[in-house]
Amino acid sequence: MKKILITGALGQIGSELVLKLREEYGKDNVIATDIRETDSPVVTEGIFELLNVMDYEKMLELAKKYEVDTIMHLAALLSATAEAKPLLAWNLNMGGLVNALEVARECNLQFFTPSSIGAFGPSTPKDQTPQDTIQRPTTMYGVNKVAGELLCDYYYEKFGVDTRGVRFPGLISYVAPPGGGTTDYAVEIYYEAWKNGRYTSYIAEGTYMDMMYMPDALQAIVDLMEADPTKLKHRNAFNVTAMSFEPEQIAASIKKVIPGFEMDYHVDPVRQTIANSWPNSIDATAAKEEWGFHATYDLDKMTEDMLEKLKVKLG
Ligand code: AKB
Repeated sequence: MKKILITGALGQIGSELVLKLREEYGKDNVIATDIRETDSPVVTEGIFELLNVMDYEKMLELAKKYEVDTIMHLAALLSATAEAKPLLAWNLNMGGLVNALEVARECNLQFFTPSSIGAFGPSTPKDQTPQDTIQRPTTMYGVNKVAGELLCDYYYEKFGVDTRGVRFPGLISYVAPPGGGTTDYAVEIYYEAWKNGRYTSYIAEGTYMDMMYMPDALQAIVDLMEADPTKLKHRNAFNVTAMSFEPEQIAASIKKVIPGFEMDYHVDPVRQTIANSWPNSIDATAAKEEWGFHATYDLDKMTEDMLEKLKVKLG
């Protein structure tokens, strides 16, 4: 991985991944792309190109122009938006993925795309969900993620494309908001705690979901892409995890830093139904054994860092 084209670079993961990769591999070796332009450092402090992932020709042209050896395909609609606009989600999530895979095949590129805990469903074992298990999701996002995992396996088996991926849990960060996900409450709560000292959770008490702090997620991507391919048995769908909590527990963690913080509930039935269909916790043994995955942030360590960083960001 020396020269990398990234789609969806202004999204929650891309906004930080681009900066990390520019640091690791050099500014001229990371080509960030997105469908829109902003004043983010992703756009202003390195190579940036406008790209709609539905435009295969433009994606191919950019891969050739910059002579990249890796593509990281991040552009996708998250679970709640996909549930509101299922046909758009199918077209964008699957169409964008197949375009990126085709570019990887045509130009012989290493390939990364994230799957998600959304690839599991209500019939999946809920606790310590195994790496290889039942995957019958009941959401459009989940259908896209399972199909995506299989498609990436297919491109590896059939065409020899070096495809790799992880099943991310909810990702928490202070840089860019996620937008349209079910786990977004665990980001919003920190912003509201800092700004207003209170938060109304749309996820019900007692609902456990897996989560990870962004620095661990970014490191996982780099480590997986750098891993020895001969060691990888589960190329495209490694379970990874750092913590699992319910809303009361994240609120209790915030109270240790902001003692007056208060939380109440106004449950959103759509996102609650999605959350109910996802695991409580995940088993990441395969990722640990096959490429040395490890997470460094637990809930309290993440809370301290989030609130510290938001203090600087929000003033
Ligand atoms: C979402 O909530 O949709 C995402 C995910 C877990 O994939 N954060």
